[in-house]
Amino acid sequence: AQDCLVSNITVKQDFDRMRYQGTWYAVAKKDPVGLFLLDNIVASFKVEEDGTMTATALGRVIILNNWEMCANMFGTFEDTEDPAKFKMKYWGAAAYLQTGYDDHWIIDTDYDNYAIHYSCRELDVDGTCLDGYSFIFSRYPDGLRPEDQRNVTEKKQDICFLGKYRRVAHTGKMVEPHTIII
Ligand code: AZE
Repeated sequence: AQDCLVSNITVKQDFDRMRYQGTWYAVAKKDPVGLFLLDNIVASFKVEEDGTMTATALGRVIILNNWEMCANMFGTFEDTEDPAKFKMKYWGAAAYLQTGYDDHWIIDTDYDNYAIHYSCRELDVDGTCLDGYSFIFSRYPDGLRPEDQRNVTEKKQDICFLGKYRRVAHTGKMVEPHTIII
């Protein structure tokens, strides 16, 4: 959206949740205010038998007293009238992790290589996003294919987050998605 109004942001047309299933590696992220996933962020999406989308996410976090850990998170998605716009209820395997209820929009994806996620947590009075976060996902931990980079940059601009992303490192020291650490 040229004007940065959240209501003018366009999302993936005819989003297909079946094709979106499986593992996605976060290769870049725009942080929200407050605590957030740091690196080694891997999300895994699934469509349940009743058609609802669910996800797990792993990532390194540092919680209050400098305690570093692997956050094991779960999310369930509520449908809206737009197939690419969801409300995500999320929580951690451990009680001291974060819980929340966020927008979860799929701005663009080709299902096989890249995906651009967007979540605005707080609207400003002028309709722009005051506090939000976004992930650039790749099917490969090493990053995006060169041929997808131009489109991804364009989409970062469309959601008015261009220049606000940080690369997400994958050091390979973390465990596979779906492993539940208690
Ligand atoms: C997301 C997509 C897959 C499911 C989930 C996601 C978001 C997770 C968080 C987790 C924050 C944890 C913190 C812990 C201290 C978008 C990657 C659940 C926002 C801050």
